[in-house]
Amino acid sequence: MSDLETLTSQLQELSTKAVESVQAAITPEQLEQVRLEFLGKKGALSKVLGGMGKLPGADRPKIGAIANEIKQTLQTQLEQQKNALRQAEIAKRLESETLDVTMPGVMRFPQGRAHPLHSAIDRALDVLVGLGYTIAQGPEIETEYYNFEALNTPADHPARDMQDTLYLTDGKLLRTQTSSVQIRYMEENDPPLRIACPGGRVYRKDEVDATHLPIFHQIELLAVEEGLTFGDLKGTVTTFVEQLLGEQVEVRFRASYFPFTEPSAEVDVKWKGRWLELGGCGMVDPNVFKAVGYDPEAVSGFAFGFGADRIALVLHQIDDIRLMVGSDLRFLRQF
Ligand code: FA5
Repeated sequence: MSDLETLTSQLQELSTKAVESVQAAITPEQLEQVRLEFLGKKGALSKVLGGMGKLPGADRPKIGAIANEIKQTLQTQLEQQKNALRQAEIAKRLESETLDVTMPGVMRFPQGRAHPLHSAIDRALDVLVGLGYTIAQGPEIETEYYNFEALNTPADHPARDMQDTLYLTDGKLLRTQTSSVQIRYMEENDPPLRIACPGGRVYRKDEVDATHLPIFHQIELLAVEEGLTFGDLKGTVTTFVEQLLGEQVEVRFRASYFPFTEPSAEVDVKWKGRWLELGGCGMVDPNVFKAVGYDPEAVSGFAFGFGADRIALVLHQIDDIRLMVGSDLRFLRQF
């Protein structure tokens, strides 16, 4: 075999081995090893080419050309294998780090739920909104004017004794009823109107028992337009109670007294065999209309204010209002 043939076959053998080694490499480090082994300064290719000195001058370019081709092919294959390894690595990472956002969450904390008072208020408001009432709000810290005077209850009025009031400084007080919202809303808006003040806190120096708390919640209704009658009031209150508590619940109206309504009534529902007072209602007193600048000859109106906590008692069949503020989880988890 001539030197040219020997070198050529050595180069071909080297080429075959190199291609196999590239394909067997499965990490970037192994690929670098292969590169050094075949193409490095002291690598296999250099060694083979070291034998070129023995060749006659005319054969050297032939071997040079074969060596170049092998070098280029090997470099291309190294590059391709490097890219393939990189892609495989990315695909592997994507797979292992994939987050399936549609999987159900891990319940580390128990789910919350609505307090029975708030679910009762929500249900009451659903009914009222269905009857055409819009929501109005007012502050819990009130002035004597909005809580009493504008509601036809001046300082020397005996009715002030009906609600034991918690006074603050500067003539302010903690509102004893949501009726104050009536005045605030009418001052700012013209009739016709139908508003509901939802579940606002009210405060009284009341003795605590199974149906009384010192801080409780009222929902207030007010409707004003031309020609409203006590019949409209009775129909509205009855419909509201039936829709909220069910048609089987008995409702009764008892003649009563409030300084801001005339005539006035108390609304009771039959519950656990006895009558439970839900709220007070009546036709808006002309003096209240005068206080807000309405003409009592042109419009009439009715109002209804009831205890939201008491509604919750009936809705959820709870027999002691104190449970509502006890924060006893064994009680609350039942709803
Ligand atoms: C009033 O507060 C009037 N503002 C209601 C009203 C509005 C009359 C509009 C006319 C027109 P009364 O003091 O009766 O009324 O209270 C209304 C309701 O609040 C009671 O029927 C009861 O359901 C609830 N309530 C009163 N005091 C307490 C209390 N200490 N704890 C829990 N609920 C109470």
